[in-house]
Amino acid sequence: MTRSEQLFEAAQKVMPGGVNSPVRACRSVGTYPRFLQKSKGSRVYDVDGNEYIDLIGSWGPLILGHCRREVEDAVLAAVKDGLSFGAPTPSEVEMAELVCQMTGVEMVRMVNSGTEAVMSALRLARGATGRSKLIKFAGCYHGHSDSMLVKAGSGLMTGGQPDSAGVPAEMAGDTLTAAYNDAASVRRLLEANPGQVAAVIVEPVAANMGVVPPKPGFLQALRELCDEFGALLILDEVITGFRLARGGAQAYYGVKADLVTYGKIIGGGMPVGAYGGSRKLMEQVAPLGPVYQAGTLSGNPVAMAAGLAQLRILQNDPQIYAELDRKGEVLQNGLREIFREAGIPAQVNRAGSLLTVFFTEEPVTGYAQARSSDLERYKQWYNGLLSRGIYTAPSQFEAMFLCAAHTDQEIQTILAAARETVRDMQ
Ligand code: HOZ
Repeated sequence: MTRSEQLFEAAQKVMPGGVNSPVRACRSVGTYPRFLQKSKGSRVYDVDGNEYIDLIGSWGPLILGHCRREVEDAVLAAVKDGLSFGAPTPSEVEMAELVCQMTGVEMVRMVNSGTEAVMSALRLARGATGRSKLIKFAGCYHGHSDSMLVKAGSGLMTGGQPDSAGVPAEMAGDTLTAAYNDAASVRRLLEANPGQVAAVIVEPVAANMGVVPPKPGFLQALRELCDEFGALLILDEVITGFRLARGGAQAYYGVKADLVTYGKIIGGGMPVGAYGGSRKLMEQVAPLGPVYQAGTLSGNPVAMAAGLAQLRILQNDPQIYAELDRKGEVLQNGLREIFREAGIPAQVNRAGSLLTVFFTEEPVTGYAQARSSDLERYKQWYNGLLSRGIYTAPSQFEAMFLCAAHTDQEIQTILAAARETVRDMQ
């Protein structure tokens, strides 16, 4: 028995499923989680001494890779001054200024996770519009607040049940679901619920049913529909913010949201989230306005230090984005060629440095096509890569994340491992 297996056995006795977040239990890929103990750059190391090229990067935030020196130094310096005060600190002001500068939001509120950011933005949207209904998209995941666990992606897709127990019917009933990349489905819901929809919330690149980029014009159509029907447009940039571009998906796709939510990327790997928007909307938040939201650890100085160190590098070196995109394209083209040669039906979707291989014949532009993927094939793919030292998402319905630390040589190593894996799958 490996040390990871031993730890997993112990964990299952005291933690549900042996984990603190369902996907990492690796149930849908029929194996046990590798327990990680250290990392550097593009690599992670498990407790059994195995080394992997990491394509998860803590599910996105580590755009610069693991243990980047500037981030580490900033965290260590902040730790020496105190872990938490529950009081204003200088670094949160600097963080808010930087986020506003990079993304174009006028005011921002720090929270502790993407889930919290979305939950708070939805409350603000409801408070500001006086409406209660929300529109989300099937297969999009916005964290685990009650109203968002309706036709949700991520772990709910591998679990085979898109809704969660424990969500009151009245709550779920206020969440309407549209089809991703289908603006007409949004129009139908808005017309059927006149004056009742507070917000349309979308992952600008769906990344929790696997990566599904928006079709040209889709996000712009949502903007126009929201304006026409008086609803707010919320872009959930937990995965795309600061990753696709300095200004996130708003800048990348040229669409302006009313509210934007951010997550772990702002913390550079530490637990952080944020939501922001126009001054007029954000002034509705307490203590200025009637929408209440609070948190002792919000704006935590250690998390701010980590996030600021990463964001400053991203702000000052836009070449990082061109490089991430180039490496993403090399990986996408290489994988497509491997599947084509092998005659294995697969789609390699990509937006910048985010990729997913779907094992299906049809182009994946939404939930139905993502669901048509062959999960047995994904299982073989995952385990084949893992055994060859490539650490990727243990679920068909998640993304691969490239980071600045991945070298061209490593992309070739990933492709070589993919070629061997695919040979075994034939
Ligand atoms: N559900 C998240 C990914 N979309 C996080 C998974 C995890 O941390 O295990």
